[in-house]
Amino acid sequence: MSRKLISIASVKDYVGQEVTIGAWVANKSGKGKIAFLQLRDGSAFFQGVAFKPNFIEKFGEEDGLEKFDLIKHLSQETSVYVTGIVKEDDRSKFGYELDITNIEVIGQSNDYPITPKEHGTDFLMDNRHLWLRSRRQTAIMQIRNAIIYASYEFFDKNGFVKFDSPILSGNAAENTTELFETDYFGNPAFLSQSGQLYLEAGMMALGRVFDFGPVFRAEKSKTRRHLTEFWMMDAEYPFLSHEESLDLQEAYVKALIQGVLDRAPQALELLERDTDLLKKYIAEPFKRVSYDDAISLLQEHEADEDTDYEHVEHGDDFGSPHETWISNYFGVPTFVVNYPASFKAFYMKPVPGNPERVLCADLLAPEGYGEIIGGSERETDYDVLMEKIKANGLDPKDYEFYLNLRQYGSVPHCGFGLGLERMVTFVSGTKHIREAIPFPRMLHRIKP
Ligand code: AMO
Repeated sequence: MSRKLISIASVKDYVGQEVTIGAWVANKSGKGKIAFLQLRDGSAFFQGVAFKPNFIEKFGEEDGLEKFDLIKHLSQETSVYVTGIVKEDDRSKFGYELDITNIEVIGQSNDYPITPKEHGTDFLMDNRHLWLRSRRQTAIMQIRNAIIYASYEFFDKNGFVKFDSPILSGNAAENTTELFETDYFGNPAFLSQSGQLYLEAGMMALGRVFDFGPVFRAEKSKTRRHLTEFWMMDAEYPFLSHEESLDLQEAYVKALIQGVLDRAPQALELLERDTDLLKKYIAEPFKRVSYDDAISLLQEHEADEDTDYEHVEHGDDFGSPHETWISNYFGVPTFVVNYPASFKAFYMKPVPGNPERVLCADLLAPEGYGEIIGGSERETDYDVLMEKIKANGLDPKDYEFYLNLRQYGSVPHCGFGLGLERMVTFVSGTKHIREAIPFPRMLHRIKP
């Protein structure tokens, strides 16, 4: 039988008409002559209502009762073709419901393990393949999708070319301690930590370039901000100064937030995200503070009653309590610039006149979401870069192509990488990064 299917998200275009939707039964309720089905099809959730007398009138006493009975006994996650008339419904947040006129079961579902009661996180993580169907998880995935689309749109509008970096690599992009090593026909190869070094080659060919792909960090951190596999949006561009690079990053993050407000308003509503705050982050300029000023501020405020971070000295790295405090102090996304060279990557250019500090910036999201972007101006001088590679205990042989780029028309250039899942947690208001990616890989989690 051929049937014209519509999605739940598009029912607003069919008010008063009879439509058919392919969906899953998320939940059901009702009693006596009436049955309510919570239907979901990925695009949205909404309610279908079946009224017994209507079924008897349409199908006759026997068939009508049988159909109605079938609806009343549908179990959670049964897949169905449901036909009905679309009605406006002011009482529900969604605004529409379906007056069910017919139903056909596609696939049975018995004893679905995730019921409307509370389940523990471990149980939900073991059932991630099913947990993804819940309202909250679909909303987060819709926000993730909106960020990805907004990102492509921003880069396209701003003259960037997508340039795909390899996933298997012969060298470390960020550091040598967090590498996943694999055997490449008898030689070691590593899963990419960042596409940056290859992107710099792309930049010398195509100008503004970006990539977007999975990256891997063998980080033994068990925090709510760390994954071992995450998706990074990385961009590289010639001829911009460090300051101009921050302007670009700020415009990018604002475009991503706006993209979610435009494309996934219902998901934000379901997650009860404070959209006034998101709008404020778009309307107000991001803050910029130097690493040294940030340390001084932290020292000044460490005795305050409401602070709970450890004392830090100039030269120390921040922990997440410090990052949280700084971004909360300013109340908007905050760039911390010019960190000590000692704990930043080898490719960053020193601050003119101050070789102890480098021209880099981490963008810290407010409300405790932490760092969402790391970026820097890159070293362009062959000899200086060679020295930095050696000083970092790296083998120049592994960086031949990268050094070689500095021998043929080296130009000032900057770039940054945004962690997609960090951005998803921030925009969606999700506290733990495990919910920001379909199948999270973490220290103790590789399945499902
Ligand atoms: P960095 O190492 O700062 O920079 O990473 C960039 C961004 O990636 C995210 N991120 C993570 N997200 C989840 N889990 C992790 N374990 C994790 N580690 C990092 C953060 C971070 O801001 N090559 C540079 C980028 C560049 O300069 O182009 C780099 O990789 O959001």
